[in-house]
Amino acid sequence: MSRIFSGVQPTGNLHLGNYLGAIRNFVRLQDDFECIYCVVDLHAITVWQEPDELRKSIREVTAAFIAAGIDSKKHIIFNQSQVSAHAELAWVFNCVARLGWLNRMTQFKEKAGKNRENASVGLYAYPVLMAADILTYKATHVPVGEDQKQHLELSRDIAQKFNHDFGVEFFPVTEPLILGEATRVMSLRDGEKKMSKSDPSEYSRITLTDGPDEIALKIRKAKTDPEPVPEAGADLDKLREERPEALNLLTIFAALADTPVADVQAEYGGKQFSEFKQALTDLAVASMGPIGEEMQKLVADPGYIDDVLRDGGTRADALAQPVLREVKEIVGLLQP
Ligand code: AQP
Repeated sequence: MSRIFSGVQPTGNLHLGNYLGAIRNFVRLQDDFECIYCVVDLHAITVWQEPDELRKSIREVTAAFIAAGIDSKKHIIFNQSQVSAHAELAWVFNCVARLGWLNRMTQFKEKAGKNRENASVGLYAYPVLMAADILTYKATHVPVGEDQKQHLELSRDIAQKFNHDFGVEFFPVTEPLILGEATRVMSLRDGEKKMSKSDPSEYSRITLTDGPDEIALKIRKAKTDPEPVPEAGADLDKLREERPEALNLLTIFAALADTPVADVQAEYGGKQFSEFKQALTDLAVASMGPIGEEMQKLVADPGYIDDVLRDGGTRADALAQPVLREVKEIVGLLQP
């Protein structure tokens, strides 16, 4: 059976983009794949995290996975730092990946910003650890949002170079799964910026734990323009350039309703945004509300969450260890 691996960073403020671009797809793939879903805490510490907040966020992402509908008995949910193979394989891959490859990574450039000299080495090596996450389990498919496409291409390059350097057919070349209408949900305040956990404006994102009033307020305040909702047949590329905020709200609606953007335009095109925003609020509250409520219940029982992670970690480790042993054998590292 083909195997899925994907992860979410426990960096707080889980949002609609994380849900539509990743977590909802994780849930949908579990009937057809063997799935391993990871709370990537080692990735989170590539930028500063308050230890108590980090512990809380690890449990919160776990709760989001479960509340969204991932079956932790049938599949694996765990946090990355419980399985040491990720860090060990990452070191081997640090010696396979080339500096030139990492220098091209746009996410590092965006996150390091002007203060590049002060960024952690971990932030720079982030995509190498991501390759190790995936290949530790020889995963064949990785569901992600569009922002992770470049990192996945790097994982493929690392797998291919490892196989080539050592003359083996060991690691699979992983396929990205970028699914659904909302592969890149944009900020509610600026249609040219990705919705993101670290945006300083609370109004830029709808989080999974927002209640109905907060969702309504954020959608009401979402930036639009004076024009009505774009009509059916409008050129989407042109809209992306000229009316990015309008297109973003249409895309979010389409994704939540599981329908093509064109159908949403057919229904709401030409109407005022105030009417459309009310319909979007109702839809968002109906789809996200139950997940947020379930998450709150789950985080109130940290013992249960920790059991899920411990059980998942043990099962993940059992899959990872034989792969790591083989890697060491291939590379020529002596082991007991
Ligand atoms: N805006 C988005 N639209 C669609 N998918 C998104 N993802 C993130 N943002 C969007 C997808 O969510 C998964 C988990 O992301 P992550 O937590 O590992 O890291 P990230 O991409 O760095 O998330 P953020 O929210 O943007 O955090 P910050 O602000 O820290 O950079 C991934 O599959 C990602 O594609």
